[in-house]
Amino acid sequence: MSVTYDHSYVEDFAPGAGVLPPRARLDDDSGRVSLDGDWRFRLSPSLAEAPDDLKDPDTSSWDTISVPGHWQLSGYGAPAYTNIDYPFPVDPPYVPSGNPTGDYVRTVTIPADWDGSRVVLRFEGVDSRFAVFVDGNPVGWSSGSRLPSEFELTDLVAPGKEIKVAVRVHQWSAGSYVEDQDMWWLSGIFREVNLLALKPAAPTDVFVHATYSEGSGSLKVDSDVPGTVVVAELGLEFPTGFEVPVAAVEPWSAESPRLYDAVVRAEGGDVRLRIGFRTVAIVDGVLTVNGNRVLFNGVNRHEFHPDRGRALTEQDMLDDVLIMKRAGINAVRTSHYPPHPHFLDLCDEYGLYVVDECDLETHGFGYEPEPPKLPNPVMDPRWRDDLVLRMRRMVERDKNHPSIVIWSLGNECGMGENLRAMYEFAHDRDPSRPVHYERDTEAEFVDVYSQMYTSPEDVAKIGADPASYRGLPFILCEYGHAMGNGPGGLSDYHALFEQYPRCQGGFIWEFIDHGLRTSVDGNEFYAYGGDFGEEIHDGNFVCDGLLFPDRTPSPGMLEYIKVIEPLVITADGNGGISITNRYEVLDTSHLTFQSVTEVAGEVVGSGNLPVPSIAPGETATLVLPPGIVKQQDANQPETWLTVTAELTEATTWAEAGHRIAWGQVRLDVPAADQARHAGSTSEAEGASGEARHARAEAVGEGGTATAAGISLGELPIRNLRLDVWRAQTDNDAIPGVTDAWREAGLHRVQHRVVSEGVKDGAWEVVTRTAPPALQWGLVATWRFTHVAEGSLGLDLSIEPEGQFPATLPRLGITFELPRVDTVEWFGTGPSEAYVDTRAAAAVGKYSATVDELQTPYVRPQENGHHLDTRWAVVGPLRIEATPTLFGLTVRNWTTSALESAKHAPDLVATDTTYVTVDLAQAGIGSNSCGPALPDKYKLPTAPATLSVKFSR
Ligand code: IPT
Repeated sequence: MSVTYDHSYVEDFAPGAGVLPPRARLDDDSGRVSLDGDWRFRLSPSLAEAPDDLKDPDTSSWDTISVPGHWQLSGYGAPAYTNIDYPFPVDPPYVPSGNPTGDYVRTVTIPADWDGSRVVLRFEGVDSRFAVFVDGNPVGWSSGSRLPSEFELTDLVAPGKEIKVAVRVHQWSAGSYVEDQDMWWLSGIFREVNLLALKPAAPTDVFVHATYSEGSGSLKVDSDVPGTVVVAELGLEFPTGFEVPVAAVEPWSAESPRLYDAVVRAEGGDVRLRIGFRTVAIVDGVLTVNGNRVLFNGVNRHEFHPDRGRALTEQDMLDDVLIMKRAGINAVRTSHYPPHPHFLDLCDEYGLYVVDECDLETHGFGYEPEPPKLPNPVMDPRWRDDLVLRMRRMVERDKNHPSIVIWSLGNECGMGENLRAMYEFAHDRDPSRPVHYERDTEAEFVDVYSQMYTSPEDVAKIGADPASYRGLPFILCEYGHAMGNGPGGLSDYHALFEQYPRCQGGFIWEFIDHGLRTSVDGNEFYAYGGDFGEEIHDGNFVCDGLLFPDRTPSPGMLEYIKVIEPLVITADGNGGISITNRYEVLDTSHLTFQSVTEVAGEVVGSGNLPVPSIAPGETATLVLPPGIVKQQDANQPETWLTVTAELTEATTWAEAGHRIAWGQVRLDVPAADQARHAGSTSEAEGASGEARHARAEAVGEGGTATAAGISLGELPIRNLRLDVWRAQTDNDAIPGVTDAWREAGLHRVQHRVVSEGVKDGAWEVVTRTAPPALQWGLVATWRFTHVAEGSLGLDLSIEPEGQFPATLPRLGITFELPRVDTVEWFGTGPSEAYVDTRAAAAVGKYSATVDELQTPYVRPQENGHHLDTRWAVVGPLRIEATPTLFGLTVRNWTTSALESAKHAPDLVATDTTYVTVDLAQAGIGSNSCGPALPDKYKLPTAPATLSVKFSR
């Protein structure tokens, strides 16, 4: 082989030189020496400054770096985050001269028993382009950061002899133009490197074709070296290249990931396979696996660890899979590149449907640029070989994974002929899997129609018009943008996925926040765009996951778990409960049902609930056993029955007792009203409820009330005031929304006491809350009444006047208490709940420290609201709904401190506790990258009332 070496390859449109053809990743009898671990390392700030010494480098003065890893996370250079923009001029294929260049060198001895084998050097992933030298000989170069590259070393090495391997890695290259994914720019050899000995007469590439239909299947294994396929468990033994029927086989699915061990025996060695029999088909516009409609309860998964970036360990990958399985997530889109291959092994084994996506995104060019703008690389023939080869490299590497049910061409490139060529390659090579590409907006060639961030109304339109978009199955490859507080409205989407057969679910954007663990002055926090001094960056758009960077679940994750849970447990409207099985193939015989009855938050009964096995898609109705309290009396304290379904036995992914689903039924209301009470409260009792009890007496001895505050005996409640502002969430902080609120001055209202005095048996204070410079205001009438010793009632009514804004972020009252540490409440919990993120909130009695009530969003913002609170004890103060339910928020810092904080350490607890009792808050939505908040979740500015009782 002759490979000439100069640096022109860095800006070459070609995919590489001297690279072996792509093939499946195999568990075979090849010899293997891992080259992971310490390499000598030198980073040069530019190519010009990188010494031309790789023919015989003297590494004695070099540092040591650990492979796999990113150099920016190993003390060299700095991470940088952009979403769409390229951090360098768009001038393809050129990149800046200041192109950091990392040189890696190590030695390795070729095992003596490798005589007669081909010796191949395999890289699983190097970002972004690299050249390889062995003993000073240029071997080749490659790109495609998240794809493997193999180089033939056979003629350069001898068994028993040491070789010196040098790898020159370029941070930027022509390849960077097609790797513009929304993530940190991180460079280096970040996946494993192995030296392989491929034995003569052993297969180097096999392709498994295993199908399933109604109890039986078929199997064919193609192999580049003929051999015998043996599936001992099925009693099968037949030659490669032949298809055989397989009687009585169990299918593979995400819920029941049955794998059969198999082996291809060839003269030179074996290949071990784990075969899943399954058939993906599109039947009448619906994507099916083994004949069953699939509903993708999915997530978009980037590879991320807060310390390691995209250099994940096998444990990190297992953590992700276990978190997904325990959450009831059944699908993952590998946004936006092929994952580490071990992750796919885990998806096969544990059961997750995979949309395997090619390493391709060119977002920074714009979708369909017209001259004088440069063509998008997907339209430019000079990129075609690279892009088609990227697809080929992914398909060849991953083709034997039963978990992969859809191939995806990439993300956010607009449309172009190169994509069509990629589609054609995939379709020809593997007709067994449909192909996805979201920017094929008119469904010209894709097999699955896809959109991102579509509003529920538009999803409904696609559902209601099954012939549109060539009648293809429809998925939301991204929705529910999980940035900061949110996403809201997930239940609305799920209802549509259940209603319309072609609307087959979607993939939340995204699984995990990519906050990098950093510390300044000993204070640890998660860094986002801009924290490393980047000149252009996209801030905390990189923190938009259901998990915090340390993989703990955010409230958004808890909400998603509840929305997608495989059983729906609700009141049946006749005094019983109904349980619907939403599994694709499982019945409920693996589950045990428990019930707990609580009166006013106290457990009064619990036990096993016998539930017959429910088949997939079926609903069972249960009459409640006599032991369960049935009050059906509106004057009784609230009585809730909570039913949970748990795993009876441990599975590979969870322990026995793991909760799979739950539901709540309110028992103290007539049966006909139960459904509307399930898990929520009636609107009539809600925050803007109208009925209030008149107070006969004015403020008595137990308390005093003035405009500045009220006091209950020794307890001062300071700065009681109307509150109309929340620290903007990422979903609020959208120009149209937040600008309107700021223009209306909601973030800086002032308060004026209009009058105070005894009126109609109450101490009445009238206030006007209004922003500077503007002519609108909220006139509030606060009527304080004596209830009992140490107990004050407050009836508040609010009237907007003037040209008030159409909506508010919140409407409530805030007051200050001397610092308290714990809160107890009866209402929704345990996690925060807003009007459109309340599915996971159960009604019950909870307690938490004020610290625990704060949700640690990577960029601090509004959090910790508990809507529909009945009563709360905040330190020495008891607040009770009489009967208006209220939203409760308790913090040890102000809203403005929360709003100006950039990272968690900016928030320091004060000596004061700030309590907000909300009449209501606007919903959360997912407008940071998604549709506007639906009107039904907005909080219109309108007359409103609140009644509460404060007691010591
Ligand atoms: C969409 C991208 O596909 C995804 O990678 C991510 O950037 C997401 O947005 C935002 O977090 S593209 C967007 C312009 C709809």
